[in-house]
Amino acid sequence: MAINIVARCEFSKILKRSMKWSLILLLGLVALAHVRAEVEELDNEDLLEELLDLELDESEEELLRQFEEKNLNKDVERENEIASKLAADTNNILNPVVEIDPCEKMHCGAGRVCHLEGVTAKCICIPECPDEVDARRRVCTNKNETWPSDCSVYQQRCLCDTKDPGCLNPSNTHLHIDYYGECHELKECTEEEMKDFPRRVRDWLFNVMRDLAERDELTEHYMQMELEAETNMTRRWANAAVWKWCDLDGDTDRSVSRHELFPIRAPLMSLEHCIAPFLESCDPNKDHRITLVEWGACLGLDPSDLNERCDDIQKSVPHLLG
Ligand SMILES: [Ca+2]
Ligand SMILES: [Ca+2]
Repeated sequence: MAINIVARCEFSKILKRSMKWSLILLLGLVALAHVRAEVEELDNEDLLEELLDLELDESEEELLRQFEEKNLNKDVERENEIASKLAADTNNILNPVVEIDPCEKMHCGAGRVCHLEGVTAKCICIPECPDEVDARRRVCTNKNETWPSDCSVYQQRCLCDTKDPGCLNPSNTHLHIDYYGECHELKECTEEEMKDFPRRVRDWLFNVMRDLAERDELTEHYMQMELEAETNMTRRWANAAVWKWCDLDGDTDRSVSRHELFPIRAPLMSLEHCIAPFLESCDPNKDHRITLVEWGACLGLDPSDLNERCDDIQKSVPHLLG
């Protein structure tokens, strides 16, 4: 019985040792298979020594964990790599790289168009203006010459600015539109007509403002001023005058320059022969700038009725409005 127990114990020891060896060999094989590719980096010799060292009984588990950890790290690394690749691919699908047209944000000004030279956006003179057959598209320049369209005037100015052979006369760098329509002898504005003209302009301004309000083309601020003009007769002309003056003052320097008068002067010249002398009368001190007081005075309005209520003031300095 005792012999049997001793024998069983011996057998158990042998089995245990045999299993240990098998485990170590198995671990070694697994480890070798995994680390083959990176054998130089993983200090393979140390690992083999550890595996073959019988004194490492207690550290078998630790060794196993080390291998696991190495493999785990490798797996995590690989998973991360796959995940980031997948994420990049998905991102490309969801947010494809959009080719941004460099011309999209380019403002070239009248008579010029944006042109791509390779990847560089450049403003060039418009190569061709649309063929205009409608006589109403013709324009009269400051040189009293009729041109087929505003486009052709701006194109010509650009060609002269850039010293292009298409420039017909170097002085055309100063070419601009005086009024829309063919050049013609402008009828003289009689004193009688001129006397009545401010009232006509007042009416016209209010009607334009009302039209824009009906078409919902005014800002909220000017909508309010229009509503006030509709319901309050004393505000009617003043509000329309202030609105137009603010509207003309494109650079918001609180004065309307000759250039800024263009939007009302050029289209009306052919229709209203008094508009040019009228606008002249709006700048009595001849400094080429029309202040709100000058504007009001030439429209026959009381300066005390005119508040500088431009929309941009309301937006930036609300406390000035009162
Ligand atoms: Ca201005
Ligand atoms: Ca002035």
